[in-house]
Amino acid sequence: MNAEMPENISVLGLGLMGSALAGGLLAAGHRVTVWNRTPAKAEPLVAKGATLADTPARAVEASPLVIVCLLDYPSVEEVLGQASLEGRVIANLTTGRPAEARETASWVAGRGGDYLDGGIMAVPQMIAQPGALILYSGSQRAFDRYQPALAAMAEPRFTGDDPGMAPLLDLAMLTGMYGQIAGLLEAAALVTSAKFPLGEFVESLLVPWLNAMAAQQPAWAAKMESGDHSTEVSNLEVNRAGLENLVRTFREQGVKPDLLLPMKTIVDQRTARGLGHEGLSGLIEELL
Ligand code: FVH
Repeated sequence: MNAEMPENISVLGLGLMGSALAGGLLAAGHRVTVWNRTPAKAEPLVAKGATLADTPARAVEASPLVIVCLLDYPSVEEVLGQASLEGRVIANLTTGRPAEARETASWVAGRGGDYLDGGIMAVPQMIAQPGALILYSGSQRAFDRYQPALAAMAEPRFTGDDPGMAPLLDLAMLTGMYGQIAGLLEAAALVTSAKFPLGEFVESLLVPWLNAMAAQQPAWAAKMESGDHSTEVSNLEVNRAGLENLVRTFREQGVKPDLLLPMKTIVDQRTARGLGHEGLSGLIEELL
């Protein structure tokens, strides 16, 4: 693939993710300058046409768009602190907290740069492939200017001018993922305790069931947004009894229900408030 408008782009940080990002930009025909604390990691990219800068300052000087993908935010400030950011767009794709993103945005602005924060919703192997998504927030002007170039790494999606929004949505998506993994772990332990073949359970029973449940989630979100938690399906009272049944079964099978117990606690709490007639969407009120 050749970029319609080749850009000069620098990439700081050539770990697994930074290398994949730089590779995607090179493959799209951009002129890529790279820098990494351990220079040897740049060799495969230099072999594909990247220019190696010997300092972060030289890498930042080389391009108006600077992609940063380091371990954490302290390392971002340490590295960018060695460069002049005047007139540069810094797209920081390092994973961090919303508060860190806001702080870094002000820090970059104080040095004359424009700032985009990014949340990468992909693993390195997915970069530059269909299905990879990067959430951005911060400077709309910078996003609009560089959107075509950013698309060489993954589908770019702008989520607002609060620099903390992309990392917050990134963490929200990871939260959904950890919830799903918690469910998988508990279900797998229960099935294993009964010596049922786990692979068969996951593939032929659990995954189709979770897909059907996932399809209901937009309707649940609408209920949470409206505050109308009425339900024509199983209300909280029914779910309370169901969770009681689950937890007792786990104990009878010698399996720890530890990942399920917080869910039971919150359902018990809401039901004790006399709201057992509501649907599960009402549980959001217990969290806010
Ligand atoms: N890998 C993944 O699947 C995830 C997907 C979602 C987003 N993450 C985030 O991406 C950031 C980088 O992750 P990574 O996978 O590239 O991580 P590493 O391969 O461990 O590379 C880390 C790079 O950071 C450099 N580095 C670390 N500390 C410093 C420092 N004090 N000064 C300068 N550079 C530093 C390190 O350099 P070196 O060890 O090669 O010299 C690597 O370039 C991360 O936020 C993930 O959460 C990836």
